[in-house]
Amino acid sequence: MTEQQRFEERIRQETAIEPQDWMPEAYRKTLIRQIGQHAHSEIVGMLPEGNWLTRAPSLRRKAILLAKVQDEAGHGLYLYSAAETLGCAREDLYQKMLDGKMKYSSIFNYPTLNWADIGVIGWLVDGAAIVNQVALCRTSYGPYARAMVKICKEESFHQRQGFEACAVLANGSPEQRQMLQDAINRFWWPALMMFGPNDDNSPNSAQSLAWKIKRFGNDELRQRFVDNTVPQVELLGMTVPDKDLRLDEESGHYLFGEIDWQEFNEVVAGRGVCNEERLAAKRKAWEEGAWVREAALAYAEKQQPRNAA
Ligand code: FAQ
Repeated sequence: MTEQQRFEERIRQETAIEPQDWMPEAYRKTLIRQIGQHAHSEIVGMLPEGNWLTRAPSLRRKAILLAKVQDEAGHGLYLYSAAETLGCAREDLYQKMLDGKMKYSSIFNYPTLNWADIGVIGWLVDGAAIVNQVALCRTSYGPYARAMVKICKEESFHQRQGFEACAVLANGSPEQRQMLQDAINRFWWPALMMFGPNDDNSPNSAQSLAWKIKRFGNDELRQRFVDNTVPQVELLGMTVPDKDLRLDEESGHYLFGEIDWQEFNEVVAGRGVCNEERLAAKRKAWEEGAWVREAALAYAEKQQPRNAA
């Protein structure tokens, strides 16, 4: 059996591919791209919520938000570690993100304008992330699949705290209810865009599905998210900003309107409302953190002879 055949056999039998195993170069490249972009999303994704850390309405909300943002940093680090098992350097991936040469999720290029946005991010954005990531717990590359298991547990806590924060607003004053509806109106469509282009416009899907990197197409996961979430919006007494949305009794699925693909393409191309601001914030943090990295390296070098002794 050739290495290629052995690889294909493992994919067929759903035996995880591990770092030491032979794999086609294109499989390795696809994984570095997806895991790297996923890691960048977690790291850039700290910014919209970080914006509200000093303005959370109570100490309880501040403690929860701080823990959530810190979890996202942890997810980013797991994912960079998983990417490194494929033979790339995280500094290199990170630099590509800072240079705008590697993507991160479009959702983090939208501003967080009011406190309800923070509840809605937990509920809808983490909710969408979970639908995508639960599927990735069975992805064919072992280190990625294992990272997803722990990440999903934390994301499901994030989603619940977001829904709870929204439920408080939904049961609050008319102004609070309006603030929540406004946040839903602004985040609904960007949340649907997180699942990527339609399947027939998704250049990577066919090969990624064949390699079982992706377990479902973009459209199927997006549909799952809509089906899960519309009843939750109704439970809160809110509405979905989609005049075409309706339950199809026959299939049991919600039919929904067309995504504004022009907006999606603009944001992915770097021309969303906050793209520049997000990258500028990450570049500033990277430059201002240089002394920490240098100090950590100097400390590690000093320890080396001691550890060797
Ligand atoms: N934004 O051929 P496809 C989180 C790109 S969750 C930007 O369909 P693929 C948690 C795509 O990369 C968010 N770019 O690509 C959190 C490709 O470009 P490329 C992160 C997008 O890879 C919550 C091109 O379009 N989750 O962070 C987007 O097969 C709250 C063509 O698309 C993940 O990354 C988009 N929305 O499928 C953190 C999950 N959609 O690379 C903080 C893992 C597509 O060829 C706070 N990733 N593109 O130049 C995936 O499952 C897949 O990569 C997809 C895209 C489904 C995102």
